[in-house]
Amino acid sequence: MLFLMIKGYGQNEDAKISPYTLPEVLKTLDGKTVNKISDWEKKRRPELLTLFENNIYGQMPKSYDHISYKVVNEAANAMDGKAHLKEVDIMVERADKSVTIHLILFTPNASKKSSPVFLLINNRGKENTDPTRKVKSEFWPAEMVIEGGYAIAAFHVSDAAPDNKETYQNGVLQLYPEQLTVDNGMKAIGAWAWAASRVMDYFKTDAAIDFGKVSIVGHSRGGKAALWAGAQDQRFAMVFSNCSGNTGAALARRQYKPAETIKAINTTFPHWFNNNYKQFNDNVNALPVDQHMLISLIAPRPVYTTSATEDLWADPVGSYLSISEAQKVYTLYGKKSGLSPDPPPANTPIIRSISGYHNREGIHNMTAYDWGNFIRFADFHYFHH
Ligand code: GTR
Repeated sequence: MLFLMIKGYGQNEDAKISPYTLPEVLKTLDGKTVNKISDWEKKRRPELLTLFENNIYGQMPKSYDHISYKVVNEAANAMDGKAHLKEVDIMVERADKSVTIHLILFTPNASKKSSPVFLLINNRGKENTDPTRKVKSEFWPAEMVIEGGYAIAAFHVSDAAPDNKETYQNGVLQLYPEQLTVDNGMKAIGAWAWAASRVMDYFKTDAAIDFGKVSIVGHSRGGKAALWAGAQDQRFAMVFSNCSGNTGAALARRQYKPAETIKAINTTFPHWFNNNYKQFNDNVNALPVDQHMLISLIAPRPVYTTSATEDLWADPVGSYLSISEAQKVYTLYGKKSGLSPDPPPANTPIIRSISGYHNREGIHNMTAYDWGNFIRFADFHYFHH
């Protein structure tokens, strides 16, 4: 028991972590300290976005020629009458090429007006988001979310960029082939985040969606994409990043031994981040950013990250420290989180805070426990303020 507690909860190997210094989120490249919202928004925030584009996630192309939405399947009385199902093909065209993102959306029939929504970037099997509901999965617990008064939506990453180092170009990148020729070009994770923004474009046109209350959700590699989408596209009202680990919520400079490193992620998944990121494989301290800055880009909007006690590969402590470091930017906006310097014990969610967090007992996964807390956090921010 004691052994398990040390292993799972305490991450006591922390003693072995070499001291590290994080780059300062509120200091501009020319050395000026930011202490006003206007300086943050006009100067430092754009500067950080560019640093993340150039060094990690790649450019985020914004222009296209045309976007269209086609409802390809609809059931007004899905889930025993509790929800309205719509499957929408979102087709984006540019220079004679097109990409189609298939959206699955359930909205609650109990709601007379438009509903807030959770949008999942689905990086697992498509059966997890079964529109027929024959297969039900905790990874996307649609019934539970509908019951909670929210709409729930998902698209699959493969529509935007196959999660494969040989074929990731066969999607969004066909619209933007020039991205493949530059070292700061978009790759798969950027393409997934881009697709999430196109779903936002669709939501804007759907009266069943409360457009000011769209939450983006992702797990692991999808959680990395959710943070990048939320950092980029300020139309997302809230971000949920589940067990996102390295190049997600976890601090890179902590270099916690059992956890994934930049070198490991770039070696196994060379198609996720841009070419420039590979320069930091053995030189993390040369990176001009760290992941607390990515979380800061979400400010002043609420953000919730999670870890799992057995998921040391994703560095639970490092994932907590980045949200607590990001508080400096939330504080600029007068938003207090009250996060303590140390992470909370397992299964002790932080809900009534601008930055939420929990460390679920168990393995690398996204479960009904995680979603239950996402709903509570969204309830708190959308309805109890
Ligand atoms: C792992 C990878 C992690 C994480 C995870 C997942 O293999 O090293 O960064 O993304 O996959 O997506 O489940």
